[in-house]
Amino acid sequence: MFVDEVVIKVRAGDGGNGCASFRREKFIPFGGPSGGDGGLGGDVVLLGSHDVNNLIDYKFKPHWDAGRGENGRSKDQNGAGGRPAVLKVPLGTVVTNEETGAALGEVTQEGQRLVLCKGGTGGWGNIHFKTSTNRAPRRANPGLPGEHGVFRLVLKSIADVGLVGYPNAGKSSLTNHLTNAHPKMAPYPFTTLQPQVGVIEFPDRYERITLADVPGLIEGAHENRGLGHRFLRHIERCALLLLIIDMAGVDGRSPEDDYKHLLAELKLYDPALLKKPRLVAANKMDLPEAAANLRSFRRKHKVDVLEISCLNKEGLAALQLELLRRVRGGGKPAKPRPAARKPAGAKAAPAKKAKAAAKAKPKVVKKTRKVR
Ligand SMILES: Nc1nc2c(ncn2[C@@H]2O[C@H](COP(=O)(O)OP(=O)(O)OP(=O)(O)O)[C@@H](O)[C@H]2O)c(=O)[nH]1
Ligand SMILES: [Mg+2]
Repeated sequence: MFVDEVVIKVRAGDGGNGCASFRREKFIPFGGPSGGDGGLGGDVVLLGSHDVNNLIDYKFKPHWDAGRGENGRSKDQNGAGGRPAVLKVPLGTVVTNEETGAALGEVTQEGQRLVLCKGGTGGWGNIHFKTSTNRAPRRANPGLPGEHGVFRLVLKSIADVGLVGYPNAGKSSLTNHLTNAHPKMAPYPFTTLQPQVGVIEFPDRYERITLADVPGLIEGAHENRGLGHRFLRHIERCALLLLIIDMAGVDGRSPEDDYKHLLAELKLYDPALLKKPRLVAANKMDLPEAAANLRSFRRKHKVDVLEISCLNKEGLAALQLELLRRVRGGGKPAKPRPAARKPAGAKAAPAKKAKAAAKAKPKVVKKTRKVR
């Protein structure tokens, strides 16, 4: 079971009470106050961890309390701090306060800690209240109550590439071939019911990128058709969207319409998704009708298309290199160097450029003199 949204109710620990006591020892009359402070209440903390990949633990146990700080004791002993409640959450967990709607932050790094509720401070013992005129204070403070609240945790997977496509387009087949994840593949729609993130390894380049396979999207998803829009949150953070189109139209739809509807659904969910870089993978190119469909697709949509066949494993190596290039921003043509940096032996610049260089030169000299 995959859970990507839960509401939890948490309470931090109260601070321990301060202690009012006096030192009683043989041969030490009027030993003075010796009551220690109460301990700090435990915090409720979210901890980012790779060990968990969804929020199922908090669906079945939504109430979490941290420990109370110990009371202070006699003989100057301070109470121990309360046990914190540490809730391990997957990376990409966004937290909002359910009562106020305020966004509290998100956990994106392994080991990152986000304090939801702070424990109460411990009360002072009577050693703090000794003064020149009051040598035997009987006063000690109580501990303060810890914070409490109701919070909504929403998981938005963090992946470099997000797969978007109609059911049966071959998203899971591609994920199976490229990554170490093994989502189920089958010739019926909505085989994939929960997002899966896999890693594409490039051992010779010492690189890796992550790919998120999300359940299929259909026309009218914004009206809750199919599985609706709810899984699109898992591609919100992707650097690149890979739209996978069944170019053979196996399910009787036209690939051109598929692409149009996918874009429309993405826009209805969040127009910012259309601003993300995207690439189209034309799948099922092994089937005879795919080539003609691809020609008319290219005529209609001006978008980068890579041809693949997950069945024959054709075009997959080129696709994964292209994904790496686009995600890492590598492979772009280098910017031309400015003329001033050209080596001495380089060809003379054209007359216009030479004039501009001559004009620019005195300015530089002037500036250098000024500085000196
Ligand atoms: N001929 C052919 N069939 C393919 C190709 N890629 C995938 N298929 C088949 O298409 C069917 C659906 O593949 P999946 O990978 O499960 O598709 P999906 O997009 O993950 O589907 P959902 O999880 O239902 O959204 C399976 O029967 C695959 O064998 C391909 O390149 N060529
Ligand atoms: Mg699938």
